[in-house]
Amino acid sequence: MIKKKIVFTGPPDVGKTTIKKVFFDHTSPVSLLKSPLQPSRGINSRVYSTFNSHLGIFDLAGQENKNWFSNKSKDVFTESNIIICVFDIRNTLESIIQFLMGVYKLKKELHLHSCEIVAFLHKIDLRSNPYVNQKLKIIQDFITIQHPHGKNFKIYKTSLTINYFYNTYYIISEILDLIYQRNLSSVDDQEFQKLKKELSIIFNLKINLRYNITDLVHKFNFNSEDLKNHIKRLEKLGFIKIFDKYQFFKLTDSANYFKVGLEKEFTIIDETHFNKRIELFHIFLCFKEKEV
Ligand SMILES: Nc1nc2c(ncn2[C@@H]2O[C@H](COP(=O)(O)OP(=O)(O)OP(=O)(O)O)[C@@H](O)[C@H]2O)c(=O)[nH]1
Ligand SMILES: [Mg+2]
Repeated sequence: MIKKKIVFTGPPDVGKTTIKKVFFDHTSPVSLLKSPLQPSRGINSRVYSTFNSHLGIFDLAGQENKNWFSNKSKDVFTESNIIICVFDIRNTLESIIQFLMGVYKLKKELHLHSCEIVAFLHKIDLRSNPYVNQKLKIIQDFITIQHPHGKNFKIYKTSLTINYFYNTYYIISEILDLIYQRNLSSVDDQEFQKLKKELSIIFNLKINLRYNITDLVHKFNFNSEDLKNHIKRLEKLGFIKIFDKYQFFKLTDSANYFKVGLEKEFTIIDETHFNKRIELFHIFLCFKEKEV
């Protein structure tokens, strides 16, 4: 069985647990932004399985960073495929760079040769675009140019708020695609057509309305078995919540946030790129939480 491992690390209160819960456990971004989680303690880990692999996702409590980077506990990073360092856009440049240098040092000490280090400059909704871009460029240049092992370093702009949600979702799927060496995102035409239909379902429905599945059979011209399968897949993506044994459903907040970005993107990129991006979301259909 192939094993993959992602570690989320970073200063306290930057959004690590929220990101993990929204994209991997389908918790509503609206509720997590409104009622924040308690600071994490220790390591929160979950294992997801795909058809031939296990993916472990580790979320480290920021308040215990001294511990994670000490000789006693740094083994938590062993065998990582990717270390995602999350920063709040309001963290100082010095603290961000210092943190990243610490992660590179650890990568060397633990001989994590094939582990990639990426950073999320998170909560970009809290600062202006020029501010964000300038900060990003300084960090990117510092690590890629000045750090002897930093040439593959990538830093992304992320946020869970409505205008950035879709793009952040896309960034996560791209990272997963990378660690699976593009094996999960290559989809055949049949699967692609399914994904397109599912997106069209989301496109054509409204948030906050309760839909009856039987009515939709007429609206979309699907047969009821097909429709049920599409609805199940959308539920798996966290885009639909089902009630009363598949009689009724509603779009989730995630679907609504996703839709806003997708609609915007559709107007600015060409169809080939758009299709490529749709394929990436297939990755999330490959995971299921492992029974333990
Ligand atoms: N404005 C804004 N706030 C966010 C965003 N993402 C998360 N937050 C908020 O950031 C705060 C911290 O989130 P957590 O996920 O608990 O942070 P953490 O990094 O896991 O913190 P520790 O567990 O202490 O290490 C919460 O109040 C979230 O609602 C975002 O994209 N924008
Ligand atoms: Mg946390």
